[in-house]
Amino acid sequence: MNVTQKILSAHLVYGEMKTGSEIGIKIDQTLTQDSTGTMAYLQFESMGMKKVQTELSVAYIDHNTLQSGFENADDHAYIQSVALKHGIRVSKPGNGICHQVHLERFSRPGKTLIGSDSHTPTCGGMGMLAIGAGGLDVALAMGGAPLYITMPEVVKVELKGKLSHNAAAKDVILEVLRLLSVKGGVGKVMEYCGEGVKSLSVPERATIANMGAELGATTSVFPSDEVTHAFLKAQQRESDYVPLCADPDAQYDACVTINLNALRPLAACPHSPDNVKPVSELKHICVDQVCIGSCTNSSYADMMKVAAILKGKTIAPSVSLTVSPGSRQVFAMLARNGALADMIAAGARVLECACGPCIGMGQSPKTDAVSVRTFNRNFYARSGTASANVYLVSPETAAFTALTGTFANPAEYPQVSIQMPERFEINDNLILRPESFQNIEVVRGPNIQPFPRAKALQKEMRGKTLIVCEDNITTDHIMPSNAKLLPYRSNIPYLSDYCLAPVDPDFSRKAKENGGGFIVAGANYGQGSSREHAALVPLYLGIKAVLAVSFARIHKSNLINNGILPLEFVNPADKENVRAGDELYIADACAQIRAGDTVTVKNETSGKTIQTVLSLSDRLKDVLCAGGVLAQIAAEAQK
Ligand code: MIC
Ligand code: SF4
Repeated sequence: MNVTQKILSAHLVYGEMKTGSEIGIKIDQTLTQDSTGTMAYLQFESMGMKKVQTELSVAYIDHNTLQSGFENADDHAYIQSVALKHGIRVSKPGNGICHQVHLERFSRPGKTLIGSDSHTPTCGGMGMLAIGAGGLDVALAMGGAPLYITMPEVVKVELKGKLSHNAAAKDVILEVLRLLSVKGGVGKVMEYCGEGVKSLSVPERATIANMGAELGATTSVFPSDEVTHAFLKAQQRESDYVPLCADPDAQYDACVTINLNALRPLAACPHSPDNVKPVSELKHICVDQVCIGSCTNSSYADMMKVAAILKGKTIAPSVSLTVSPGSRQVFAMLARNGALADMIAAGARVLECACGPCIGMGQSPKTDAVSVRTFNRNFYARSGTASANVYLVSPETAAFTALTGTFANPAEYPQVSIQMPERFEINDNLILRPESFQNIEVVRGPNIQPFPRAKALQKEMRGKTLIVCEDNITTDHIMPSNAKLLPYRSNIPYLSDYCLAPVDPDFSRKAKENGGGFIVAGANYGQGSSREHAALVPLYLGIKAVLAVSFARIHKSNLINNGILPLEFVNPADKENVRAGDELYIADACAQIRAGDTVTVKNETSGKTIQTVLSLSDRLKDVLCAGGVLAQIAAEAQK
């Protein structure tokens, strides 16, 4: 077996491990972060569970840390109290980004983890099967339910040779994205192996696994070996180590080979992580902003490389440089060894250890800016400045670029190497343990609003096509995130005014005037974040179904969980047969779903009939017909 099959088979509780069929796996650990966490906990509370049933559940507060009004602080207080009450640990704001902290302090080889954040696969760098999911799936897993997924194909990514010329782990995943595209990983687990893996530290592996999310992959996984052992030992968690690797005769569904020796620094150009070019071709471009950090590139070694490059120098006059260490462990170690002082002296604006500019929580660049970031997403408008051009690069490229003010190619500079510490600084005093808190009252400020609930599928669905969108619509289009909107993640009515606004600023108004309707889209609809808000807000607006050429995995299950039909065109060209404003009609969707895998949609304006597919397990058919997971649980309870 390969590593993926080993972990899956050890956790299988439902179904058969046959590619494409539905399986249920036991979940050992969960994580939430604050921007998706409030909804996940409201949903968890509605299930009436006293305590979580997992081995470990952690609630992180790392996204909405800008407190320019009471809203974010309200959310923090709610999450802290509701989590502690239900047996969940809390990583307080200031402790770091969920994925970095989880990797350092809680990840364990061979275990399963789901998180209400699409970059949960970061812990794949530790040999875990770590999967991003919607908040509701995480709430269910906290209650002890399995996670249901489609048995993925397993792609072998063989790494040959060793990185050189200041090419970095980031360049490895950018190369995979260049080869496979943002749709290339859908329905797949990317499993890394080969000689090249041995030369990569756990945080470097985590960088690669992290950005597997941008491939649309179910997750990415590395073996657990001597390098994993050394990392856990340095984290004073040696007893968590178990070795785990693929059998010599392991089978894979596909294979990709990457020669690390030949790799040179790369950049993902605007506005997609797969629009990858060599940095050497971008050297003429002037840069206004450089941001270093995020769950992709904010480990100790990443930051130390940046400090080494900046030491004794000054950033270019045109550049604003921000640095956000990934965790308090990293931050404290940089402060103690002087690296922080080197960055400050060079002109870095040091931010707290949190998601920060990655999610548009401040540091939006100026109009038409070129912003060079070590992050994982450069979707249109995500930086908070719609006219900005965001490029994604390694910490090495970012640091050299901050000094030169135009794209700098690290391959032209002496090799920067950092030794992994033998011992990381351990201080878990910002991780609250529920055992230490008795009789907790859940704190609900005015920002905590109830979430919308779907009803059983209507017998007759009729409505207007409110929008027809292109391929690769991201969750940042469907439910934009920025410093102004993120404080309302627990307030769906407020957010509803901004749904799909980057595509059509009038979408929300049209939806409200028409009492809901249909969304029509191209391929890979809903790529990006796990945010359930991209389904909850359309639900609130009365969206009945999304007709698309194809869907991204997490978004599709968020739609199903919330009782919205995700229909795929049998013939993708049929998308052209629907225009904004057309009246669509679906007769007894539930009966159609139960009878087979196709749903017929009638375009009453053009008179044309459109065939769509929705192939679901019987379990998911029940969920959809009932009007989503919570409605189904309630119906079962009534029975
Ligand atoms: C993101 O990177 O887009 C986020 C913010 O971390 C999201 C979660 C969210 O929407 O809050 C993710 O990746 O799932
Ligand atoms: Fe936070 Fe950015 Fe990572 Fe999302 S991608 S978890 S916003 S650092």
